[in-house]
Amino acid sequence: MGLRRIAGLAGGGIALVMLLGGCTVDDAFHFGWPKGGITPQSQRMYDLWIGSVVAAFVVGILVWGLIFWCIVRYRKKGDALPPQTRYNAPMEVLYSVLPFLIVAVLFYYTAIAQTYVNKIDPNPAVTVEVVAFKWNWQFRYLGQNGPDGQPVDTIGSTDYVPVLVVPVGKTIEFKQVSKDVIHSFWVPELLFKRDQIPGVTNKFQVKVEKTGAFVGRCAELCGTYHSMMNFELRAVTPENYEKFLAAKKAGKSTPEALEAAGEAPIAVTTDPFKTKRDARTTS
Ligand SMILES: [Cu+2]
Repeated sequence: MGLRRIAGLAGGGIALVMLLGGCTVDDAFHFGWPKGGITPQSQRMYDLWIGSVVAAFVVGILVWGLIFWCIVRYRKKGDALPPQTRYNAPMEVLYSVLPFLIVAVLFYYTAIAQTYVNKIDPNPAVTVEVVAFKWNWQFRYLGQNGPDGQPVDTIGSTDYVPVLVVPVGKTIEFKQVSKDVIHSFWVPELLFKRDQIPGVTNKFQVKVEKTGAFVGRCAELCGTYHSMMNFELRAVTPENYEKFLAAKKAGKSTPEALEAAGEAPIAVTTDPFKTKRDARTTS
């Protein structure tokens, strides 16, 4: 089989995998991650991901190349053994040291990106307490009290997808708690998720750079309606955020407050699910 034929088969195989996986050419170049994300934190993780994939490809192509070269070059031509090169010290040193160097470089860049993503500013502009429960979310805007003296909040229900409103360009802290079992806060566009564990307060900070609506999900299997535990992250301008907060503090509901801020009143990225709690027959 000629080299051209092998290359053709390999190319066809890759194209088939992409086609059957429903990928576009554009998707393929992100190697399984959404484009850059919407925060500087996600951009760092995205760059790390792309760098790691490229490094893996370089190693992969080298290894595949050597394998195929051996297959072709040393295919059986007679009964004589090909030259044996055991105990080749330089070669053994090379293949011991090289993987160590690759791991060290990957470790270095991972540690840098991780430190950046986990960095906590002691004075975030906005702090939202994210309360997870079976099977929905509550978002409490700490330090922003309503008429009852409690932080204003939004709470999801079977027929209401909770909208988490944040301003762009500001440091936002999410304080994560759970009422019952382990859940996980995940907005795919943040390229990040973190568990919400009963009895533990996790936190992380982001700076959203792009206005828009982004779907959020629970990413830890938490029971029957886990798959329906969706929310929406709504990134708005700081002016609209202030209008939203002012309306909430005046006792308005979240859809009313969003409308007062000139925003779509309900979630636009996902819909409430039919829980079929009253279904009596299997469907
Ligand atoms: Cu959950």
